[in-house]
Amino acid sequence: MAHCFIGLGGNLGNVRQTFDESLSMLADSDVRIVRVADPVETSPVGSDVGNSFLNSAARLETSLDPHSLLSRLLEIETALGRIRSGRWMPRPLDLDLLFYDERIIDSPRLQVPHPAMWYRRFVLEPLTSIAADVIHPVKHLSVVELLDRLNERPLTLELAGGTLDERQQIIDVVSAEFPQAVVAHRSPPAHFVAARGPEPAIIVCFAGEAEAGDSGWQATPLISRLDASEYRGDRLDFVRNVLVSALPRQ
Ligand code: A4P
Ligand code: MG
Repeated sequence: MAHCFIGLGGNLGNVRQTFDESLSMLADSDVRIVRVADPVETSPVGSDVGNSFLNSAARLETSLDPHSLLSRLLEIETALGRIRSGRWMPRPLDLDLLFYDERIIDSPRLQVPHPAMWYRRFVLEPLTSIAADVIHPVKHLSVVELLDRLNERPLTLELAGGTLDERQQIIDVVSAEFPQAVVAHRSPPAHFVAARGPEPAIIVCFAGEAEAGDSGWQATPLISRLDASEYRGDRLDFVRNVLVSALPRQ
């Protein structure tokens, strides 16, 4: 049996009831629900995603392989009224696979651990209540340690890759919007690394693996690295969503 954690989220209808129904549907001969976190109210991340959410987490034991478990989660979301009308729209239910044992999976249909979980307060807060000591197999920190990093003030975020002008525009806008955060360029170049202070909580890398030098994500510490090189949308929105994810409710 594999030990797994899922995240539950929703902001349409009676979300608590939908969470309960989803877990009843999930529990069968292949899946045992071991523990469920009390739902917490969280700030919506994403401009079109609607009102505040309830988020929870559950611990499972399963004989299903990761892809079969994902299929079950997606079927249950649909059965409970989820309509996929676009990215990040209001939804009665979102079920994400957070951890599957210590497995690291990077396929087009499934990434585990969920790539955004480590900087999302709406995932880490409920998860901490049932899995504080579980180790993230990529970041090599426990769930509570990941949450603690987001509680340091100021929250520090650096931008790597893209042009200097583009980064500066993003920094100007988000610095005004998020006074609890210090947002800066990822600089100076690699040979000055020794002179840097403590590493920031999050480094958003717009430069990909192939890009050499200090802007490529390989040059950034694993714990803080957020690979945004595949992201094709508005980079300002991306950084704004990362900060809303990481900071507490206003
Ligand atoms: N997929 C890949 N890996 C996974 C995984 N580990 N778990 C694929 C689940 N799905 C995974 O997901 C799109 C596809 O992701 C799936 O078909 C699967 O093959 P989706 O659920 O259809 O779409 P989505 O949820 O709109 O997109 P996405 O990018 O998964 O969004 P998130 O990360 O789920 O975030 N604000 C608050 N406060 N609370 C929330 O719960 N949730 C979101 C959605 C935005 N803002 C929120 C919350
Ligand atoms: Mg999802």
